[in-house]
Amino acid sequence: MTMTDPAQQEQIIGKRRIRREDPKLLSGENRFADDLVVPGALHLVVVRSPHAHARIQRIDVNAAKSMPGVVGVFTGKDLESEWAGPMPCAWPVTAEMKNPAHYPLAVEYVHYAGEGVVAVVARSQVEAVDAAGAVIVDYEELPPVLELEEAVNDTTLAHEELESNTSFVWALEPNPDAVDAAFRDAAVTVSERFVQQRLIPAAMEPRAMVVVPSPMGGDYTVYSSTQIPHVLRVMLALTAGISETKLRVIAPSVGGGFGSKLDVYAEELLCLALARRMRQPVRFTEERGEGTMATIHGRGQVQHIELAANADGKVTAVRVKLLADMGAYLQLVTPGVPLLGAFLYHGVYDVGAYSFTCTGLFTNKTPTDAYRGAGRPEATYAIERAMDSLARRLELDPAEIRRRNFIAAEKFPYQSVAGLVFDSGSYHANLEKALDKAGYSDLRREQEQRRAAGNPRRLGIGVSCYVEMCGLAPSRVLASLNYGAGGWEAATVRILPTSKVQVVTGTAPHGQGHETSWSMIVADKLGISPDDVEVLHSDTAIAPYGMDTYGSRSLSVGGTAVYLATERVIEKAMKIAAHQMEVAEEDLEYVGASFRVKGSPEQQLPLAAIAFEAFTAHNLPDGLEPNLEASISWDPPNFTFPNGTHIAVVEVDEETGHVQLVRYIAVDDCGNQINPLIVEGQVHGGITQGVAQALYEEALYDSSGQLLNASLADYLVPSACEMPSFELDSTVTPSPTNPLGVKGVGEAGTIGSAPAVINAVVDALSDLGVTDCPMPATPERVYQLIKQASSK
Ligand code: MCN
Repeated sequence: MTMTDPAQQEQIIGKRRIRREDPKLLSGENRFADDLVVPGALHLVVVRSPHAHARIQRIDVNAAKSMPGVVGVFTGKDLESEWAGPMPCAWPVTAEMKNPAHYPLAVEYVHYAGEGVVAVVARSQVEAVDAAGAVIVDYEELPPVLELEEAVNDTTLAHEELESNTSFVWALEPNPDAVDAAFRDAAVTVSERFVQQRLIPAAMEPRAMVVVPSPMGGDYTVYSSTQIPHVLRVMLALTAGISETKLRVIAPSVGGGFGSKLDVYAEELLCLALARRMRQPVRFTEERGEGTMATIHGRGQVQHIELAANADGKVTAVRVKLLADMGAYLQLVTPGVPLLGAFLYHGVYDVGAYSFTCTGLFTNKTPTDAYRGAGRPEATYAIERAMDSLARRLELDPAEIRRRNFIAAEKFPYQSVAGLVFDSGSYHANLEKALDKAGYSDLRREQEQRRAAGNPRRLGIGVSCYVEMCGLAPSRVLASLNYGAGGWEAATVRILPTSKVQVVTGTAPHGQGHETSWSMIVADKLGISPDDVEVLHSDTAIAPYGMDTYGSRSLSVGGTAVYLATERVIEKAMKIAAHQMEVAEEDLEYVGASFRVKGSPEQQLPLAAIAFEAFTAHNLPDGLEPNLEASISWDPPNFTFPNGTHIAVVEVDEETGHVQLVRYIAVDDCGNQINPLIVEGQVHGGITQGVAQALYEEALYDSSGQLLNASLADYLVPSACEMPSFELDSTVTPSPTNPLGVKGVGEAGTIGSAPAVINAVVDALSDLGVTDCPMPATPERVYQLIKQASSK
């Protein structure tokens, strides 16, 4: 342990510290699931439905079975006895929430192109792929339901056994009479329809897994590229009917997830069931093209948002009607996506009346689920686009309309009309800082000059302000939403005899730098070097309890658990130090990794000595257990509410419709920052994903339900080359909901950015009369908008 001189104890929290995770990633030392060498592992390849909706008439696996290297070929029927229940969803199936039976392989019907039909297991990947090609499946094609506005009419059904395409209707209408009154009395109203196109997550590492039975039998180690090793273990146990004690789930290095690995996938269940059946390891790695159909999609909503406002632009009511695409089945948290947004459609604004209704609909497309930001980017997009529409109606500047409506800083903690208590924030300060950084008035001047000069490179400035709910979630709140799990997080901190520190966390990082951040929290508290702190995670044998990583919860819930466990260890060490020094605990203070007598700093015992004493246990106070270790499970009292203002500056080429993002300014408030370098990295990634939705990405289907851009050659994922250098800043309003004063940041960039960019595109064309631009703002789409507007 590197001891710090008490007088010079350096604060570690808040410092820009390079991620300890990176050298291994950069040098290729990390091991991802597909890198794991497992002798004798069999390879699973899944034969998938080519149709969006069809009845399976006949499956002939005879030819495939006799192919070289093939060990087994299984249909859905062959594997029926393997399942103790259907594929998991965190919401129970009720009369109010329908979920058609969903098993790892389809049995009678297929409901989306890409659904698994036959599992082929062979000694090598090549042999499995060849044999999969020899499987014959005859289908009777059925009409697919693809569009939400068609699905809601139930003229065609996505699932033959359901009477309707509606999975659930969910309403949050705290004051319906007030909403009606506000619209009746409004000086001005705005009514908009926005489409949240489907997005295909594109983590660097595709999904990969290998299940290894123990040589003794009965126990299985599941290596999976997952964000949720703990939840996965529970769900695998329940679905495959295996005792949880017989399952060890390890997420090795995970090359990104963005929500797409927050799920329990058919292939994870298949590998487990087949390893059990064949008593051999079984592995699966998805191909990129396969993954575009077999891994969940994000977004997929049609939003109707209405604002009522008085003549000054003060919004008096927000009314939202949402159609949300579940895809063919409810996956682990599919219904939770629109529900998360439900509380946030009034955004950062103090509105009196609020109404939200969502219809969750089945279609014959890949299931949707949580994709980075889940529900909150959609809500922010709708309100921030609608606020710009209101500004245009009233001929107000977009910044000014926001100023007039913000929740004022002195109102925090703020009781929102949707039922949440926002913890802290200073929305005005965010906006002013961002405007200042952008040089907003100069930009507006330049815009005017370009317009006056008829410059075909039109300038657009887009403002977007957001608030999100993170730290998902207090367990009691989850219970009230009928969600089948808690929202706590677990941590253990132990100081080993040689005084090195081991931290065990229930979070499961997949690119967020938890090892660096958690080591900083502990080192700061203990007054030691972060290099002396090791962080263990993502292995249920080492960290048996955990709720994993999603919803920007890890720091505010998991980091807090780590912090509190460290505090507890210090409390225990204090007892030992007091006993050794023969003084009362109250007379001791802990400074710079030493316990010292208050007022007599020369009388001190270093933590290292106490750690060794706790190990030998030669002279402990009566009744005190040996060893310095503490475990905590912490349930947060509230969400945290990160917020910010983002400004996008675009140039729209009038002659080609091409949109160039020329500047991007973001001011984010994630409370106290543990590591500003990591915070910036998270914001960079998030902004890029939001810009991607605004300008590039969209899952395109043809009328028969075929995904048309099922490869990275056709599905445009932007890289750093398409992005300007981001101009970042922050405000800090510490969250009172946790002792670190932190809020989440992992999704912030995604939430603020798409509306900022589209507001900028529309702003560039507003003098032509353009009021909307659907996402993504492709050159063709923008060119058509310009052409239509110019011909009016
Ligand atoms: N942090 C900080 N100070 C703050 C807030 C956060 O120093 N005030 C640091 C944390 O210590 C942590 C990181 O920022 O190292 C992110 O913390 P947090 O905001 O708690 O978010 P999570 O770790 O829970 O990550 C969740 C979020 C989600 S939901 C997805 S999806 C996501 C993401 O973050 N997927 C990612 N970031 C990703 N980043 C990468 N590289 N890859 C992914 O797949």
